[in-house]
Amino acid sequence: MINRIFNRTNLKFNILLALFILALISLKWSDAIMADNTLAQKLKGKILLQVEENGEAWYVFPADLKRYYLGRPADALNLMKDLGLGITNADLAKISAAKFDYANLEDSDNDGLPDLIENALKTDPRKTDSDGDGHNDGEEIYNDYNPLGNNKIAIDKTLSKNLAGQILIQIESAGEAWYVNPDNLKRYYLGRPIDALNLMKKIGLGITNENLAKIDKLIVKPENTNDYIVKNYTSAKTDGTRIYQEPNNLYSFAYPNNWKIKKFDASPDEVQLSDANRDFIEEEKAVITIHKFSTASSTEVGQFKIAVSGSQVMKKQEKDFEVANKPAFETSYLYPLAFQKTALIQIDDKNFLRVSLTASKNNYSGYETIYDALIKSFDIKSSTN
Ligand SMILES: [Ca+2]
Ligand SMILES: [Ca+2]
Ligand SMILES: [Ca+2]
Ligand SMILES: [Ca+2]
Repeated sequence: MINRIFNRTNLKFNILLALFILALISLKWSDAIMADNTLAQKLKGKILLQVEENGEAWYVFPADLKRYYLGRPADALNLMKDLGLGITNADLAKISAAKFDYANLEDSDNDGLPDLIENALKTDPRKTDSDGDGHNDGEEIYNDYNPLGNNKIAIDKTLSKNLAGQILIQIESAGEAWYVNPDNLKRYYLGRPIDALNLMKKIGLGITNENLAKIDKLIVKPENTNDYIVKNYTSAKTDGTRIYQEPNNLYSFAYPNNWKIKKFDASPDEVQLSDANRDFIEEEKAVITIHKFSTASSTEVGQFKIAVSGSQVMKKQEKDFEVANKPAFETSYLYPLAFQKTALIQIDDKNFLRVSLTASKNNYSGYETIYDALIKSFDIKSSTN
């Protein structure tokens, strides 16, 4: 039963989809277009402290030149991790480690490196000289020598400069986070939430309220960050996936454990999953969004079917099926830069779920498999409102 209705709602929906893709694609060019961001450009990647207030800390995110409020310690670390870039241990080692007095961190073997940092660096927290070459671990790390071998580490100046002001997340370890200080191009371990905020307050730059106001701000609600959502609404399964349970118990689904899950203040009914650091098109990765929406009057899922035409769409497919015993249909589009597959699922006569995969056109088949598994994992309850 193909039932295309070209009414206003459908057209709007269609335009929204197109805008969503355009917004994602143009995100990285938007900084360049923005005028009057000279101060933000100058302070890119820095931590700013409101000296005329109570020393509130802000982070000028290099990717969009907006300032993010760091808030309470746990919120600050969660937010910084969300804004962070994944990095391999080999690449991380090419950036000089800063000597920094963490004061409150325990250093069991007294080699100048707190236990917490030794765990992140893979040196032995109970052995002063992990590799037994006569130089203790702290001395080696702070002078760019390998604490686990005889060589001097080749510091990559270009890499350090490119990553200045960024938060780096050790993807091959337990997600430990580092901050590359743009002032000295050295990396600082962020440690526990309280350590991260203390560090930021020590190396941060004081700024007046007047100057701060010249930089666009973005306040991310703490409950919208990955770590918060993971902790409060998900549980890990043994098969490498994680179950997300929607806060009102309306639906649940399983997603890959190593993907980030986020929400945005502007769209509270939407959950976003991604394995990309910043730009999924450039990184040839993917984004999956799960969006719950309602209609004012009774609507059948078939009424949302749309026909997209025009030169932007290279290929289109559609199918009717069921998700968790609810009627659904799915459409797939191939665009010049991206592949998109969307399932619309009917929860009841007024409530729907839209589950969309958007992947780079150059690498989408593996993501289709992940998306299909996610769709199959859905458990949906009828809405009570
Ligand atoms: Ca130590
Ligand atoms: Ca040690
Ligand atoms: Ca040594
Ligand atoms: Ca050594």
